[in-house]
Amino acid sequence: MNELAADLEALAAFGAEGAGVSRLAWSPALLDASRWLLERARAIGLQAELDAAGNVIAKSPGSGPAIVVGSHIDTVPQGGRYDGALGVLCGLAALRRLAADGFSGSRPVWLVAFMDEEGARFGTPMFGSRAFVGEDLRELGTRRDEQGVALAEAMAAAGFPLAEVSRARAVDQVECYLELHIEQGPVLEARGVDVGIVSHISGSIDVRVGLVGQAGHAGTTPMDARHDALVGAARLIALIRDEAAAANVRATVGTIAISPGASNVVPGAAELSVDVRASEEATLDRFAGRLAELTAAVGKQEGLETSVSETARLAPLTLSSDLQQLLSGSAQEVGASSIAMPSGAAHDAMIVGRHVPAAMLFVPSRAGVSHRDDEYTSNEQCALGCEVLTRAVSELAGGA
Ligand code: HGY
Ligand code: MN
Ligand code: MN
Repeated sequence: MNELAADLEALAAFGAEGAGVSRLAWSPALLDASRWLLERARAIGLQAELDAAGNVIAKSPGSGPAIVVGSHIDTVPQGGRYDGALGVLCGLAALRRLAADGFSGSRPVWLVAFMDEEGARFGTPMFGSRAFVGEDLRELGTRRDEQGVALAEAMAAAGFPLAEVSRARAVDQVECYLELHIEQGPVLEARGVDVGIVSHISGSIDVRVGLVGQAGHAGTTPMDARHDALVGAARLIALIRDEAAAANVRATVGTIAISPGASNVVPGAAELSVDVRASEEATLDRFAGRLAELTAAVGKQEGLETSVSETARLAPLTLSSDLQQLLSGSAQEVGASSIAMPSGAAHDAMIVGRHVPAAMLFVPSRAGVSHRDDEYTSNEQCALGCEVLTRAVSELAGGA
């Protein structure tokens, strides 16, 4: 087993759940994994610390603005071993190669594992990269997880006061950003191509829809006298699916909270999460408008109070053409076939890439599967992608 494969295996032990992993933001599993990563980075001579946002930052020596390579090691619940983790560990492998050459390049290279890329616990995607670029995140402190714990409380318990998160801003010291990631879709495998060079990343909005009716006795409330919030939710979910298909967007209701939540009580209230993706921001805005209309219509039909609020927005991003060219040249040099392709999934590169040139490299995902415990990319595919990344990092650092 090569060192990258061994690192992937070791990292997958943190938060292991069956074949997959659960490492949610600020959880003990994620913090233990972050400390393990710090040790791996220090072992090759990097200066490695957690910043004020809980990002792992490991720096090689050198002067001038940094070449940053990274991704994330948090996961969705019961997620796979490769989403995010592979990019971080390939960054580590690239730095290991530079270390073996005595960091002969003149530029510093930083490895970063961003905190809470997924946003799965508090609805706060890209928390770490947003802090890294200096966004004001303090108003997110009141967001609560399913257990009712507030983000600020979870951070404080881990030793990271939210009031100090602005200290994580470091983008001013950065020259550019590279991120390797699994494709999470079927294109590379279907076309038999080794790596994808990402041209554009789709944007997303997260919307909370609230439906409030009236709870009641399941045995005595007549069927024609109900204001059942879950029936409204069911109607709305089907409408969202149909509308998304017609509007060329991807829309997903991923969570529903019902109250009171008992088998013998008519549901009085329901809250749904709606994740909407599209390559153009105007399409997202149009869909948000339609979602508000559909919600109001269902509310009227079922006799429910409704509310619709946007809780997160990630703007689409076109990646640096210079860096795309660099990656394409690196692929050629190591004998990897490549194509340009868009990303339907969101990445930290969308945040960092608004401030400095950024690029992304995809490796194939078996059957296009991701956000699932059977996510898989072979060791050979990982190693080849890693070679391309290493070559590009080394060139940018001045050591190639
Ligand atoms: O949800 C996403 O697109 C990413 O996997 N965080
Ligand atoms: Mn993901
Ligand atoms: Mn990811």
